[in-house]
Amino acid sequence: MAKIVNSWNDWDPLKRVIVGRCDNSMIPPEEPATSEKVPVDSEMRGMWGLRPLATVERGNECLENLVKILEDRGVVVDRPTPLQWNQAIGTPDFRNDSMMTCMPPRDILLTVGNEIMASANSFRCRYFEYLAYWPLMKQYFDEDPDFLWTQAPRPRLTDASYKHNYYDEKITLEERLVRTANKDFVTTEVEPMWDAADVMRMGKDLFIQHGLTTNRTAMDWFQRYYPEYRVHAVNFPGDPYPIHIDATFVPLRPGLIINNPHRKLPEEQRAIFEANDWQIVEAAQPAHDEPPALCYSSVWLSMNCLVLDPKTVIVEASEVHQQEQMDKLGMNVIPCDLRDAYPFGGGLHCSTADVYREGDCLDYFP
Ligand code: DAV
Repeated sequence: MAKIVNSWNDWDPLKRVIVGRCDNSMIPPEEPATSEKVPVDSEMRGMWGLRPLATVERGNECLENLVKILEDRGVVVDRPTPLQWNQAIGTPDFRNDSMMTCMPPRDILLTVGNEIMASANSFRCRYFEYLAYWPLMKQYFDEDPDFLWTQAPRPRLTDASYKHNYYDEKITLEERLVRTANKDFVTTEVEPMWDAADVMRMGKDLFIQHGLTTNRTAMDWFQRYYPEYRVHAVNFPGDPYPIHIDATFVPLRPGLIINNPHRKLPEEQRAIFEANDWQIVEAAQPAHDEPPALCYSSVWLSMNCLVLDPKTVIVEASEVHQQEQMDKLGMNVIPCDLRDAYPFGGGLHCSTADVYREGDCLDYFP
């Protein structure tokens, strides 16, 4: 039997990866956690239903571009099994009129060494998304005797999990930034809630973004679950919609991180990197002024790249400034046309979840 699952960071040589699928994707109905993420002036406010078929087909085409690049380089690519996401769901604690999608996998699956853990997302519409990955998890379980198949404690997501009327319609950008600076987010602390894309893995250290999708109780839970690792809470005061670390603070190789210039890591949190001679470089400007239509994410998906090894990175094809910067930083850049997959939840890093990277668990911050 083979070793199938192993990944300790985002830069060691990638050998096997999951790439999402756009099939049956929904714009989910508004609910306590999601309304806070949709900007008031967004065309998506108050809208929900199946995403237009032509956009689904085009999104899938983009993901196929990525699959081809990966397979041509010998990376094994696995795909989830989409459900009919338009089904209404219910638990003893809540009902929701639909689910969302199985894009992007990075939000749902966290790989730490030989373990893949399904997350504890705060969006009710994402409560059953893990099911799309269960066939793959069973396959890894059958084929790899060391694979740990884990589900994080499931949040109840009752009304007590959210602050209600937290942002009224008239909140200004400045007021949002004050909330971010005060680490005052829409979720409460009644239970651990987290998206896997808020967790940056660096061997013995896990850097976890505290924001709209991950709370403090989750950090506490992580530290107890992984007592042999160091868990660091990080936050980025310049971000009015703090969600997921991978368009904000992105490692390219040991010693080098790009940081969104609008979402700088605060001075006191930089200390651990500086003390260990890591360089934090401001990311290049995005090539676009606006995200594509019906997209939740910001233009900063420009920096949401997929590192294939410490010298090679896949960057979105239209993000010329980011490509140029990566090139100057000594990376070989592979462009991939993926922008029309952004509306389904993210860029190159988001659209994937690690299964196997060569390498071991190292201590980068001794
Ligand atoms: O900048 O909107 C997107 C992150 C998606 N995983 C942003 C964050």
